[in-house]
Amino acid sequence: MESKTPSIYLIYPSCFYYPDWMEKVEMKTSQLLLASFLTRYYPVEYADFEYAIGRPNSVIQIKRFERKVHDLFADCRHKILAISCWTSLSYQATLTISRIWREMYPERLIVVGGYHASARPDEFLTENNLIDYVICGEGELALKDIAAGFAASGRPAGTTVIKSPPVREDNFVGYNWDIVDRFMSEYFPNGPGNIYLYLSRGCPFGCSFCMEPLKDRKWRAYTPDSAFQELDTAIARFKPYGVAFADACFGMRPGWRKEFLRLLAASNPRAWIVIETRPEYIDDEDIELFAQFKTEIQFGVESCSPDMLLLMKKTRQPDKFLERFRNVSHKLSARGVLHRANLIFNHPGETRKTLDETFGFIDRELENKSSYLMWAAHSYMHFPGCELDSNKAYYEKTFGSRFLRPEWWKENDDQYYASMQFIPSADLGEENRGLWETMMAQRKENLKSALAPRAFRFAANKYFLDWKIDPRYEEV
Ligand code: B12
Ligand code: SF4
Repeated sequence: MESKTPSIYLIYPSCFYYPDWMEKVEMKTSQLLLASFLTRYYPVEYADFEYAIGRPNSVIQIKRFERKVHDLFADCRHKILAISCWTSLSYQATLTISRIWREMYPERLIVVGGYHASARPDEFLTENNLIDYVICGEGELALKDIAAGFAASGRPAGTTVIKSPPVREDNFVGYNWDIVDRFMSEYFPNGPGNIYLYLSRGCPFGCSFCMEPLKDRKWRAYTPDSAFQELDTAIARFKPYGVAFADACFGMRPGWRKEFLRLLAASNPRAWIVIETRPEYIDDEDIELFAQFKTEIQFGVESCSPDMLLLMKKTRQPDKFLERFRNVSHKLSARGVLHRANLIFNHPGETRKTLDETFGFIDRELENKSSYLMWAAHSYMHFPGCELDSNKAYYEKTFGSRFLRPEWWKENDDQYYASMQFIPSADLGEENRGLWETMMAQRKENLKSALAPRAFRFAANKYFLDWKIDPRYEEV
């Protein structure tokens, strides 16, 4: 049966050629937030095809995926298919699903949005106008207007790319958990491992490898009180093991942060709370509050080489940034607060000298015993939409960087692996690009021995499962 108002079918399309061993994101918060807004105006159904169908990574599996999409679309009452091409990993799945919908429902609408759509809107322009609208940026307001327009005048003549205005604080809506209630009870009957929550939007920084600057950079947040209510409701309703704040820039305003953290500490949440933030945004009072509940603080440190931090546009004052991180980390350790430094190695411009600088900094920190600092390192993954992507020629010319699979999201090959096929500099060519991993492995023993027993056990349980056979695991 077809509904009279243009109801919206919002889909997370899954990813093709993404390895099985990569964990699925349990519940996709951006899509839920978008649906929570739209549901105030139109009927909205949300489906996650990664769970409902799976993640195909061969031609045969893709055929099966197509058949299942076809089945799920049969007798569909919705007039608007809204696909979230949130990361580039979903590019192929987005096109495949659009083709199926178009064949089945030539008169109905297809709208695509998300980070990949914002980064490369042109990649959704096909000869036969498969997709009706490509939305760049935050989707709420544009999608609401499109739905109103469709009710009045049907499909547009050609594909239209729209830059959607950002949602202002006074237009923020809360999470409508009813939208995912069935999904959660079907896939996580005993509660999810993790729920990610956005309490704010926007980030004033402009890191070279990050797409966030493409969206509105103005920091906007729920009030501290409603942010806390959102958290409290999610914990009470789904009983997750952990809640992570996935904001681009958590707690940027000190007044907001303190008010929110005070409420959080006073509530003594039953779930672990994971907060990713910058060292500049943590002060002594925050540290005292963190010490009152089960939490892990994550810092996007990215590199400990001042030159790399400048190149990454992480900060204009790299020495100050690193010193601040060191200071905050020592204070967190003194209060027994677990924290993690995230590092990106092999960013364009990385050389043996910059690796030495980073490991020099790490080595100094590893001399501290009873530390609560864990190091998490990853190779640079090239995703479109960031400064690095638009300035590839600069990095190639200046450092001899080589982007070996510049459009890997269009390839039928392991996309996780392909996104890392990259030469950072002439100095770290083919033979040396694995050097950072060797340097990290050489420090394995020190990475362990620097940690306090509780931090060791936590790290072994969450990040380094092979540490569990170490006798220190039982020391707590
Ligand atoms: C939180 C986050 C995560 C969380 C996700 C939590 C969750 N449950 O959803 C975690 C940690 C799990 C994660 C994982 C990954 N992430 Co991530 N993540 C982010 C982050 C920080 C979100 C920023 C934010 O504040 N969003 C707030 C919400 C409100 O905005 P939004 O997400 O943009 O959603 C809006 C629009 O996109 C749009 N929209 C979305 N869908 C649709 C659909 C339609 C139809 C329309 C019209 C609009 C629309 O409207 C939404 C509401 O306004 C971003 C950016 C960053 N600073 O790093 C990266 C980011 C999105 N991640 C990225 C990547 C690469 C990944 C990983 C691949 C990393 C990895 N190595 O594995 C995985 C992929 C996971 C997967 N399979 O999808 C990239 C994507 C780049 C790209 N071009 O694809 C980003 C942009 C970081 C970067 N490198 O720049 N991530
Ligand atoms: S990496 Fe973090 S701090 Fe840098 S621009 Fe992206 S969201 Fe902002």
